[in-house]
Amino acid sequence: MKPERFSDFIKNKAEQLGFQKIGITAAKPMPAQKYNLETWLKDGFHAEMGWMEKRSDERGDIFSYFPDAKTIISVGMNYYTSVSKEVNTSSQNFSNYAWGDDYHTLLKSRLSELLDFIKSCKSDLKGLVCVDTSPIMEKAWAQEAGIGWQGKHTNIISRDYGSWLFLGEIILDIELNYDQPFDEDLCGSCTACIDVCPTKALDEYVLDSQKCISYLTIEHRGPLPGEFQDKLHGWMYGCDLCQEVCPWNQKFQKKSNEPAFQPHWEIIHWTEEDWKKLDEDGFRKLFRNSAVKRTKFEGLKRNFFANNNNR
Ligand code: B12
Ligand code: SF4
Ligand code: SF4
Repeated sequence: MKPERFSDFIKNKAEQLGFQKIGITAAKPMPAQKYNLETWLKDGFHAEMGWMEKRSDERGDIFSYFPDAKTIISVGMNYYTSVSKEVNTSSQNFSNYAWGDDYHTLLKSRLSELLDFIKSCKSDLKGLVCVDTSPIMEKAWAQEAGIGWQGKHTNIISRDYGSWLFLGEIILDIELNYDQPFDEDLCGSCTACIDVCPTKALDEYVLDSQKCISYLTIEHRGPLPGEFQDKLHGWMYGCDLCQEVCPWNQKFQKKSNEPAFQPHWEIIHWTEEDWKKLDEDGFRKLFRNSAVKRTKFEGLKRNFFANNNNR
């Protein structure tokens, strides 16, 4: 099959599998992004995410990770499940990405199905599915594949869904037909995300994880550092402030119909008392299929108490 026809086939199948955005790009060295990653790490902006440092050679160079890589298929799935303030009465804020089931499981299974489909057309190829945890720069590849641009809050923004997109990839050892990279920066003179960030974690296009509530509530282990001990600004898991104020989201966000992403009742309704009463067994049951389990029971309780005067 000709590469153009094969690429169209793959895109059609990806759409059927529920991906709203699909782009295809050639695997290549990305020296500017590699340099930015190394500078970010040197500045300590990864905080205590040692895993970012450990596999930085692979993250900065796709061929270190997958030597035979020729093509990256990049996909985006809309996860915005807007719920009005009247409906969302929870005393604690969870970021929208964690309201439903764990996106890693869903995206990985859909991408595996896509890879199986690709292999059914060409059985001797090698392919690898990536979602979040693989040591590759997903946002940089999404931009190369034409999905959107990296905004000043550092997330990928698409013209038609804003930034509420999960990203995933399939790396292949065959060539396909390639899309144009998204070369424009549509942030213009806007600085809404930088201005709203309560901890001043953002400089233009650069995020310091040490100050980011998302990092502190999800990734940080042990007691919160000094000033954040009672200052998580109401966020119990993740933070959406810089995305909520983005004019591209306000104008183009669309409600996702994906059943797995719809909010769990407890996350949008529980009171302070309910959260206070949650024990380890309850945590395990409530977040069995959720990304929230990443912060572990101790982490969630720590975040709750930081938001409630450590009482
Ligand atoms: C580490 C990580 C985090 C860290 C650090 C975030 C960060 N910005 O790096 C923490 C824990 C804070 C985090 C938080 C969140 N994350 Co996160 N995270 C990742 C992960 C695993 C790696 C990102 C990475 O490579 N960082 C390294 C730095 C160097 O990369 P960068 O910030 O993109 O840096 C670029 C720019 O700074 C730029 N740059 C540097 N200097 C300059 C100067 C100029 C002038 C310009 C133009 C550019 C520029 O170049 C760099 C390289 O391209 C990815 C998954 C993956 N494998 O890629 C998910 C990922 C980025 N996260 C994701 C999400 C959803 C989130 C949250 C929204 C979750 C939440 N609601 O709490 C927040 C968003 C916070 C924010 N404002 O970014 C999604 C983003 C989807 C999207 N649409 O972009 C990803 C892609 C996961 C996924 N598969 O969907 N995350
Ligand atoms: S996620 Fe929250 S804390 Fe982190 S950069 Fe955005 S607004 Fe700031
Ligand atoms: S809020 Fe403004 S500056 Fe920030 S990402 Fe959105 S458009 Fe860009």
